[in-house]
Amino acid sequence: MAGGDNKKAEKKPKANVSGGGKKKEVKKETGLGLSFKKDENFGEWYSEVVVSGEMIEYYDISGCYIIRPWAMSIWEIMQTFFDAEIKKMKIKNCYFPLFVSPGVLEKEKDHIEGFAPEVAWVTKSGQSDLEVPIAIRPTSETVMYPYYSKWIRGHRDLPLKLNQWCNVVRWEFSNPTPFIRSREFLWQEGHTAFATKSEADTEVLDILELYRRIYEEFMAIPVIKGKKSELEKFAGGLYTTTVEAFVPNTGRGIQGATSHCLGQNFSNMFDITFENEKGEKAKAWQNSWAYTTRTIGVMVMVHGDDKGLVLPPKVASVQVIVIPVPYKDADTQGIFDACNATVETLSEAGIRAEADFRDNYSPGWKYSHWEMKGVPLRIEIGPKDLANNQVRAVRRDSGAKIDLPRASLVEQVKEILDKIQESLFEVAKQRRDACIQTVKTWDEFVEALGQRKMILAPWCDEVEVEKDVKARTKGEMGAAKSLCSPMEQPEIPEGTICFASGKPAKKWTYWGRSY
Ligand code: 87F
Repeated sequence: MAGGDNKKAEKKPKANVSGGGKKKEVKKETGLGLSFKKDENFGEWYSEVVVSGEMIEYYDISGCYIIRPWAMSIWEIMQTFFDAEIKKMKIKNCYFPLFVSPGVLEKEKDHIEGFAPEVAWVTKSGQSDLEVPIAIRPTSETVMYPYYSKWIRGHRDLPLKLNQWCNVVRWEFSNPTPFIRSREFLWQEGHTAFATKSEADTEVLDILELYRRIYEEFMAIPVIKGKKSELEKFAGGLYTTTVEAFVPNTGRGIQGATSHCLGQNFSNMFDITFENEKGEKAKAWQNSWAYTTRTIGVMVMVHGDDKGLVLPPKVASVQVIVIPVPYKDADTQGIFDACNATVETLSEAGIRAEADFRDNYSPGWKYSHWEMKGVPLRIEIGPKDLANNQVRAVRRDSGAKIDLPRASLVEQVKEILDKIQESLFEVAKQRRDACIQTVKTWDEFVEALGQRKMILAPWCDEVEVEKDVKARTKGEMGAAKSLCSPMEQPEIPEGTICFASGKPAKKWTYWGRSY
């Protein structure tokens, strides 16, 4: 495969290394614990937490990562939700090949142009050069649309609504980060074609709402729904809508998922036409939309803490971990039985519960281990609990300890898990909101940017002005750009001017540094 190697050495977590960030003393008793603190050295903390939390293993090709079962199960839970929702919308799953012939890739040349350096190519089989090199899909427009052209003939062939769950490869050169920016990643990509623009417009927003729900209801991460600027939209499309998240620790916005209306650009290029009811030839209106495994990375960044991952109950493959706490002379078998019974009761009620009976680890070690992995609720059962017919529950998010009578276990655990889910969202929202700053002038903008804010400013909506903002904010930390113009627009009082150009403002727009 061509594409060259990345120039920067990749940051890999090293166990308990000093240098770089300040080292935290590792818990002596357990040998667990992170060497970096989230607020002191965020980058190293993140690399360490995804590995120690058993989500990721680094691989010997830069920018490629092994997604371990602990992370894959989160992906699968979101996949189950999203897949069921799009099926309700009559969108069907399919699978197109991984490989793209150079011919069709060329067809999309104008839009591919900026992306070309990221396309990876297969040039050999065994020792022999391929007669024609074959590209690996970075996205599937050029793979799919020739067949849309073939399959769409009359208006009865529309709408055509397909989705595929697959991997894509983009040979990125800037700082690879697990989940956030990797050279191969998983996503779903939806590609739909309609007879009318209004059907396409409606679907763009219906999908965007599903993306909002993935972030807010599953990942417990607040997002802003909005529209991308002309500079930031997918160049091949008509307009791009997005859900934007924010990482307070780095003061950076992050594009959560995008839903594009492609207009008729691709139907022009690929001749996706149909005979309408009047017997006239018409071009299809198209959309495309995707969310990726990046969602998992944003979740780790937003909720994780100095003890490790913090998983929202709705996406945790283990929601409750039950840990026996035997004592020298205590009724060990009785404790084990109570643990088994607890797992069974919870499982029967649809709660994802497991017990950790390993006898080569102490209860204290297990506490740290499952905290590192972010399990939302821990249940400890010791002699005293057994005697009182209760269990002790400990929340991962707050550390709060609650004694629960075994008689009402299911109802109470359900309630606590709901509260954790809710509280993670509320805390994340408060933190995010504290980082939002409304500004009116350039000076206020520069000051807020220095404070790593997500900035809401009145803007004239001109491409040249956005380019100018980028140029004027260029620096070590990276330039500021527009994140999105929120769908919910605050009022713009008569006479409001653009923060950057002084021209009349057309819309409120979020700005900031971003991933
Ligand atoms: C990298 C290499 C080649 C992004 C690329 O967002 C091509 C591309 O077309 C490329 N990186 N894009 C834009 C993808 C647009 C669109 N595709 C379908 C989506 C949603 C899913």
